[in-house]
Amino acid sequence: MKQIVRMFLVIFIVCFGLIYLVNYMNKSAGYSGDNTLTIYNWGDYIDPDLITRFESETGIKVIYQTFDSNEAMMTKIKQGGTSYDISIPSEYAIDKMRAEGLIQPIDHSKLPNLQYIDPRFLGLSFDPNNDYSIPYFWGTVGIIYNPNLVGGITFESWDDLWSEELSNNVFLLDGAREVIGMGLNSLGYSLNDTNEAHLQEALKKLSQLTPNVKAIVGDEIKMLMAGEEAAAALVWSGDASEIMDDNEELDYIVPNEGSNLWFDNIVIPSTARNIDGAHQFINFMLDPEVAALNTEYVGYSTPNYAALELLDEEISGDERFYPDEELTARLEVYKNLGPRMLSHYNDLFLEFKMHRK
Ligand code: SPD
Repeated sequence: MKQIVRMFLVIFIVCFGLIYLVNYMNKSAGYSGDNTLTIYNWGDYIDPDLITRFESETGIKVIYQTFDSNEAMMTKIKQGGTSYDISIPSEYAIDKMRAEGLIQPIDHSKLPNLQYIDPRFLGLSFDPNNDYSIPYFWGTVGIIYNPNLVGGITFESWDDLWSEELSNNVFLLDGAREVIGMGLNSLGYSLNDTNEAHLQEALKKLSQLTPNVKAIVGDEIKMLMAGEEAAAALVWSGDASEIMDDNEELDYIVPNEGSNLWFDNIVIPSTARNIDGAHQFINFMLDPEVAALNTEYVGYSTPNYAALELLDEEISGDERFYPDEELTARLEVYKNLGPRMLSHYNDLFLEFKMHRK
């Protein structure tokens, strides 16, 4: 009898251990049952109330993680440790991820709210039929500055950031394409340039900016600029809009030489487990009321024309963040330059960062 009890005890402990192990493995892979949705998004890039609302409307539990660059996001998705159901890369990264089989086709028949996207943001070269990606936010790269702290500089050109008056008074956003792109643009080259001599020239020019660079920062750039910790910064337009909400003294410009026009779109990674939930989430975010709330919260420019109509004219009519045709003509979209050149851009950026130390 004792032996039977002991045998049952051993079986019980083994079964319990196995259940615990499977649960643990599922959790660390971002999966804890059919009713979860694992989202991988940029930091500060969604109104958290909308996640709660999505959960209560659908009964789907959201697991939410953030990244701070396309490069970090792609590396993590490629490693495959976590099964993400949703991510939000930028255009050149979408092209790269599609080429590498990291994202899967999206079923438009499950997205009735796709009708609210302005056709200008559909069918772009990085995903001509939007088979793999659905517009989320878009914007430009430019300079935010505090007129009270810049010693009379009226910002028009990238070169203004190199002014002696700005010694140790400039923040840069932590992005390889943005910083190298600024170096290239300031010399009159394309921000998709792959000519090695031009890239080295850009790196040299950037090294001359070093005395002015106070720090290279992530999302905290918003708090720092609103708190007047520097006179000027290289930023994404949506961050500028948020900073200017907090501190009305500041202004944002896109330099005359040109800059970047970018698009962040929602994708479904190939490793997704909750494909139906992913479509429900995309359709939810496309709802005009939801997209308007998200735009108000995040501060970035929405591609959803029906959401735009719900927003205050102060937001939708602001040409700094919804640029007219004349400005748009001076902007360039990042291309997927191929794995070797993209990693060369990253190396150049690292070299620039090292030079600062
Ligand atoms: N804090 C949210 C940042 C999102 C910025 N995406 C812009 C990418 C441009 N390549």
